[in-house]
Amino acid sequence: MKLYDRDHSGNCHKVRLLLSMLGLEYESVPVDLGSGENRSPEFLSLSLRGQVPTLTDGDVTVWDSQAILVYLARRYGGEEWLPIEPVAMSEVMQWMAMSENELLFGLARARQNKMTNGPWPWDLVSEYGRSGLAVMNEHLAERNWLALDRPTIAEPACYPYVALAHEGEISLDDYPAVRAWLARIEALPGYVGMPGIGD
Ligand SMILES: N[C@@H](CCC(=O)N[C@@H](CS)C(=O)NCC(=O)O)C(=O)O
Repeated sequence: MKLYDRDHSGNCHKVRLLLSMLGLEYESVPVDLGSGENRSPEFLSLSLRGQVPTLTDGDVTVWDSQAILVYLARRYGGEEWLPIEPVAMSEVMQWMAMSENELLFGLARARQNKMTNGPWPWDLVSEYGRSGLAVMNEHLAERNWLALDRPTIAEPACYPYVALAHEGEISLDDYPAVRAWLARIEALPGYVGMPGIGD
């Protein structure tokens, strides 16, 4: 397997986390977004959007972190990480939706704003990110994991941009249940860190 990758990308880290937790070997292929390598015809033939993460596994190519998590979970993780029973699956998918909305358009954009003077108004995106953290905190006050009674792909999907919130100058002090959940993920077998988390 090859993961077209960028070490500072939380989206790529979602995939690195699950690959590692599943004990899967892969080659990380760095893509230089700064020089526009992701817009080359060669890369666009793999990823229609010209984005990392993108995964190849033999003849299969998958782009988008969520799609890759679904692919890996179902191909290599059996029922454990993404069950297909309708109620259980929808429970996982609602947290996948959180990761692509409040966490990506809120927390990740606040981080991009602070790290690169990015285009998003910090007040607006940080407030959106905090609304997601508040929901997670209330939910996790009563349970250990986002969905079901065990780690699922909702964990690697939601973990990186929450653990990187401080880089967007968003404090987790008001969200103790979220901090405890981060620590539980960091104690899972196969957990790996990334630049900005635990360094
Ligand atoms: N929703 C996508 C977002 C992917 C994404 O935004 N990737 C960024 C790096 S974190 C990228 O490749 N940006 C380059 C571009 O959009 O041109 C996912 O989850 O995979």
